[in-house]
Amino acid sequence: MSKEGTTFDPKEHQHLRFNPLRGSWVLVSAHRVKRPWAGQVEDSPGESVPRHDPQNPLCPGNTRANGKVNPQYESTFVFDNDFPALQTDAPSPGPSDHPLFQSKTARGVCKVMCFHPWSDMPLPLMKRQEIIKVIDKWAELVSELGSTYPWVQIFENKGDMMGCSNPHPHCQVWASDFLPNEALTSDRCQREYFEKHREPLLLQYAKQEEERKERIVVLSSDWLAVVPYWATWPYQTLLLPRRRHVLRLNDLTAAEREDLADIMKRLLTKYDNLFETNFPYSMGWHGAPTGEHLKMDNSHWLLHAHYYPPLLRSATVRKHMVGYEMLAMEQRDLTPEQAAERLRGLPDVHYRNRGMEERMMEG
Ligand code: H2U
Repeated sequence: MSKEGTTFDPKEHQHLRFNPLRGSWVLVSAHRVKRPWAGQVEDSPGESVPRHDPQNPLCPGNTRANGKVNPQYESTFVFDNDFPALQTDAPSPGPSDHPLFQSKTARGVCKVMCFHPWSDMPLPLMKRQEIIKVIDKWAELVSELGSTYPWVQIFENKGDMMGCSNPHPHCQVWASDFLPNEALTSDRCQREYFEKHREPLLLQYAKQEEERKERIVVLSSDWLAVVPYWATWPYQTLLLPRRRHVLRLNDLTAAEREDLADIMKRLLTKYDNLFETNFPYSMGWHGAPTGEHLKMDNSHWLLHAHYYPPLLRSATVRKHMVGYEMLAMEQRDLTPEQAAERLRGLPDVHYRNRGMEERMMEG
């Protein structure tokens, strides 16, 4: 029953919001963030990572689990995952004998990509030119693997909290001969929107967010990062091109890649500055499907990246996606507008460089 005479305030009154990329609803209960926290407290994400650890299989010159020795790489370095979840030659499970027991062939390749030779150099602390090299390598992998595979998933798990097994700055690339669930859902939702409105969902969304402004975190000449209206994770962001109808990472021009490096550095610096910590997240790129889909019309797509950080209140208190989220629906504790305002207001200078900048200004 509604409280008679009370005006709706999204910060105070729970409500549902629609995620058009997944076709599902999210429960926003911002007032819940006021509750005292007596639950689990995580270890603070480690700050002191050695630049080179002779035991770390991702460092230059070191031996990996399968006995292969990494080259003395000086920029990015890509290798085949020694423990791949997808292989090129898995045999087929054969036909299903019952609709409740269906299986299918799954083939693909898994790669690991190191961003930098130094373990203590996460993306926000890297130089612009170094980040551009990461973007160029991502684009190269989409071209190479996407020439045959329909989906190339680039993703980065950062921090122990997100299941990352190694502090060295790196991401993974899994190319599959099928569209994974998230890709299928996103493809369907963007296609249905396009058929109904004759405009790509995310291009329309970027325009709307630029006008509405309240969820913008960072803006550059070609890119926009917002806490999406339907965000589930407390400080979730969506990074998308705002000028051009770009379908995939390998379609980006040199200027768009330079600008992407700048906005990534700014966004990730704000993330680290939020709780003055090496901010954990899982992120990944979604672009139009590849392989056989390269011949098809993909006008409904727009390239974008999702950032899903788990932290809620501090460097050690995370959002748990558990009971209600697993059994009923996704739920969040502060409004996307509150999260965006907080991130937007944070400095563009990384907290670990702050003293250095001040000293430079004084000197
Ligand atoms: P994560 O930190 O996101 O788990 O990525 C590290 C990946 O590196 C992981 O998938 C691979 C693991 O299989 N790896 C190797 O391929 N060789 C090694 O010697 C160590 C780790």
